Amino acid sequence: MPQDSFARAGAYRSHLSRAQLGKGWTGPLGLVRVRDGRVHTRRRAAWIARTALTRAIAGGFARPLPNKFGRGDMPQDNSQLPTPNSQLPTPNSHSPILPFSHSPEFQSMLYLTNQFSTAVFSSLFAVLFMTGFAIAEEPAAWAANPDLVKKLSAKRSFNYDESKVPDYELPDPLTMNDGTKVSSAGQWMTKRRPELLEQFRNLVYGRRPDTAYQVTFETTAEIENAFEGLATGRGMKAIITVDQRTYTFPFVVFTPNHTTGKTPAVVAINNRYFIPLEKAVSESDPYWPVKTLLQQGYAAATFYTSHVDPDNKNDYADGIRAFFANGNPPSDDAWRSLSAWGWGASRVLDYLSTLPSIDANRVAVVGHSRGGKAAIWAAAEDERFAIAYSNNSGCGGAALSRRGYGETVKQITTVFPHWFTPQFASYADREHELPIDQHEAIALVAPRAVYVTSSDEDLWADPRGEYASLVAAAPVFELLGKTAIDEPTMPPLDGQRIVGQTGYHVRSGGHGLGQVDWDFFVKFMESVWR
Ligand code: GTR
Repeated sequence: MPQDSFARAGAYRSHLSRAQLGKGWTGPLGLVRVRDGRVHTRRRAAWIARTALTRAIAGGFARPLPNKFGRGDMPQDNSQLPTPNSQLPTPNSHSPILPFSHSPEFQSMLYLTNQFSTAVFSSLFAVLFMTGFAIAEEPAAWAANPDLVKKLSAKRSFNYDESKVPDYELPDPLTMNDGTKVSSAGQWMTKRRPELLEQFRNLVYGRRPDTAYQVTFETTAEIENAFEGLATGRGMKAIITVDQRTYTFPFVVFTPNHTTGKTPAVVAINNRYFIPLEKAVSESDPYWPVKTLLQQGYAAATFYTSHVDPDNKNDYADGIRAFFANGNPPSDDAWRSLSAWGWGASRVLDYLSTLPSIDANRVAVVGHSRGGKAAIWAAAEDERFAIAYSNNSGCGGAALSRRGYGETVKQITTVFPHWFTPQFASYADREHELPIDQHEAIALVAPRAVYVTSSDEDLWADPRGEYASLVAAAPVFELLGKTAIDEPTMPPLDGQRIVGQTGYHVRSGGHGLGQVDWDFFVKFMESVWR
């Protein structure tokens, strides 16, 4: 009796789920029992399922076949083949002349043609299926949009063309300056890491002062039941005292009201503007989505970079660097603004550490762009930060200087001389001679966690160079007994990659920090701290 093709497809699915998808009974020698009770090798069962499914799709749904085939069995010999013509009217035995279309020859031809087309369609569908699965499983790795490359290249005399990136060899973070290989975690922590840290101070960000100081905190405003009682918000003032002199800068902190246990926190270095307490409550801000963070169980704090050290090459005198130097100009190796902003984040962490409700072992430092450069360095200098999140940070941040893609050392040190030491500027057009590169700044955060992001249209920040830098730091995480992204191929656009202590995404759109980035970052924090 012909079997309904949908019922037959069900039988195939049963084979699929039990045999191919491996959910069925599996016995010794890899044997599986499928729904009809037969026992096959797993391979044969999967073959049956695949063949049956493609047949069902290719033609079976439209054309009922005899019962034997309906169960998805394979014919063992010709006697099991369906009778050709079984659904056509029986030829009239009284009629001596049959029309050709009713002749057994024609019917055999028809049957064979049917079988042939089923086989062809089956194979075609199988190929399409496989390709479809392959595409679904492995979307294309991110690559710069060629139209954008063309457009930017025409507009500015910087390199946006991947084929023009010079050949380069990265310095090995696990080789000491005297050539000794670093082979143990102890050697990294006590010898190589301090050596590298010193090099970055000398060559890139400058050395922080060793002048003794006190830091105290003053609450300037408070909202006890912010966001319908979700949190308490405080306007704060950090007061830095050296001798009798003081320097102050404001920051804002929200701590959740109803939590059991200690709360992890996020310190955002805001290089765009200051978000005062009232404004943080009344307006949502993509650079600091405080309400969402609180809802997700994080305390949140922020300060404005220019309040710590003005982001202006002509305004050294008003910042914390001049304060510590007592008005004297900075020496060549003295800290520059990026380091000063990272230092500001550490003072906010000092305050968070005084709060019993905060888990000081789970505090992330977050920054976008120039703030993202500062965030990496903040975590390199201050090992209390458990995670550094560097968003679209580019040159002098996550991106490798040697690639010379987008913003260059020459460009950044010319336009923003107050961010870096003059030594860094001296490597303009000779980045390949730098004894360090930015992957080693990331490595300085290991074994703690680092999250790096890029934006599809932000070629100025060199997404590929940001990703490559993160990957090149992986050996250090691994030496320290952690895992990290070591896959050289970039993830697809808008796909997140997390491996152990490092994470990355490249988002659609341009330079910026938005809810999408924060959502990905929260996933990363959950993954690191789960
Ligand atoms: C750009 C600068 C970048 C990046 C950015 C930002 O002008 O060239 O390095 O820091 O500013 O901070 O938004």
